[in-house]
Amino acid sequence: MNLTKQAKPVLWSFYLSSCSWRVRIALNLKNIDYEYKAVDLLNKKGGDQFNKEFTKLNPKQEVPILLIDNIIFTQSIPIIEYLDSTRKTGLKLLSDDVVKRARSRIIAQVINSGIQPYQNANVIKRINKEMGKEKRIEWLNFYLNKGLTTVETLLKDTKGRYCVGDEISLADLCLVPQVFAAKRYKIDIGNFPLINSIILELDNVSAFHKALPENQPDFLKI
Ligand SMILES: N[C@@H](CCC(=O)N[C@@H](CS)C(=O)NCC(=O)O)C(=O)O
Repeated sequence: MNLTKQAKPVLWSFYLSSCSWRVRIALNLKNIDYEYKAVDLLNKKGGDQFNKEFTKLNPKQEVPILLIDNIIFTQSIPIIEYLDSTRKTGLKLLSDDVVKRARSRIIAQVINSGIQPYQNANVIKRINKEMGKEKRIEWLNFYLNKGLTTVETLLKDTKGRYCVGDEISLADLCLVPQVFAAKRYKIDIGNFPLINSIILELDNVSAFHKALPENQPDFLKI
């Protein structure tokens, strides 16, 4: 791919991918227009992420990838941090207040490294194959409940209108897609009242709405 010819940033995304979704929200909140490149993670051949061309862009064979400023970035959290530090448009996603910034990153990391990896497509495929469907349900219940309980506990000290005080931050960008995934796996979000109330608040924000799976070009009925 010729990196110098890209007029707009390009996002490689899958409508259901929670990590791509985080970046979609960030791009919307920063008012950055971008080109959407769909990567079907679940196609019959095993997934577009394993294609040769895609693997050259991301050797870890995952979305999202963002091409911006002629640079290929992977990993949703560093992508969001790059956008926030280089683009002054739209909302600031990480506070200048060091405590708030650290708190937002803590919640983001609990989700990014403590929940999402356990529900990732390749992990679930393997659990299905090696342990069967019953074990998969038990596995997902355990890790999702453990992770969301951690977030709910952290929120007791950090929550305002959103995850950290009254400003939308990185933590909120991670929370919304994670809660959607948990609901798909039949986790009762009613057990997490603080999380639930933040989700209701964020439902009213158009940048979040635009990033929903059903509003993406590759959306298929789930
Ligand atoms: N830590 C990475 C995780 C990326 C990731 O796991 N992406 C998932 C979708 S949310 C994926 O592409 N999975 C492909 C697979 O499991 O084969 C990030 O935040 O970007």
